[in-house]
Amino acid sequence: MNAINKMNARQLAISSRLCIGLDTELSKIPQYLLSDESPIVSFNQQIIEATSEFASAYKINTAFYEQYGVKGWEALTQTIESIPNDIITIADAKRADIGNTSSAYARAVFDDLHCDAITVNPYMGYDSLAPFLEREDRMVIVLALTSNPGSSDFQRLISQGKPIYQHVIETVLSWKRNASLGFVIGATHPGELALIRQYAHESVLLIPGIGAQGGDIDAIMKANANGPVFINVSRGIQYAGEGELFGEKAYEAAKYYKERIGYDT
Ligand code: OMP
Repeated sequence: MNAINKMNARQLAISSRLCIGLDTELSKIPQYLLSDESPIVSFNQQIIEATSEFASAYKINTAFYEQYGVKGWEALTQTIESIPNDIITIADAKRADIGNTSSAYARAVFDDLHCDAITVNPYMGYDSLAPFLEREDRMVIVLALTSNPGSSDFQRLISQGKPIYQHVIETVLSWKRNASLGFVIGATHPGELALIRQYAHESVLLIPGIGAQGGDIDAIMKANANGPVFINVSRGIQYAGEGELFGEKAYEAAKYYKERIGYDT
């Protein structure tokens, strides 16, 4: 099944648009797990077990694993293997480079890690994204308007009467491609989201920035106008509780966010 069909099937089956981020850091996981062989894997497996009934996707930001070197990459691999097959896996790697380098990135994420989707950076243009876009069974999620304050530095600059992020969305949509496409739009920009939905109503949007970054779910869901979305929450679920209750607290937080986000067909 290709990634877009898998997304639709999963979201319909559990009436959820929630994407749960697995941005795991040793300094934030309960102390008693630190003596396990791989504390990150133990923590992630319990988070997955506690929250999977609400998860349409898990987004794994590779930076949190890369910081621990070989052990971190092993933990990343084992975490992805622990995610049930019917749930979308997004490698949040924000990749892209000259063509042959992007091909290597695409093989790493799609053929070695077996993720359904990847986040990519459009700054280097078509040839840098082509190796990802060629993969017909996967989803490529392009950074458009990010949640951070620095999104104003370049993404909102006006060129030929439109913000750069609008050029990114319209141009990427016009490219010949096999993969399913998505765009990252930060939850901190509900006003722009409403405008984006006027010219990209069918596009999948990955919306991070709820919870720790202060994005407002109600404003975002209203602006989204019922388009296809993954609404991501990472720290707000993973670190909802401390000590031995972390799984229960993550369950409650995931349930809460799933319900707040809602699901209308
Ligand atoms: P929390 O703020 O803890 O929910 O985490 C947000 C996650 O989404 C992190 O993995 C970020 O790297 C990622 N993210 C953003 O926060 N803002 C963006 O604009 C884009 C992303 C992303 O591509 O996922």
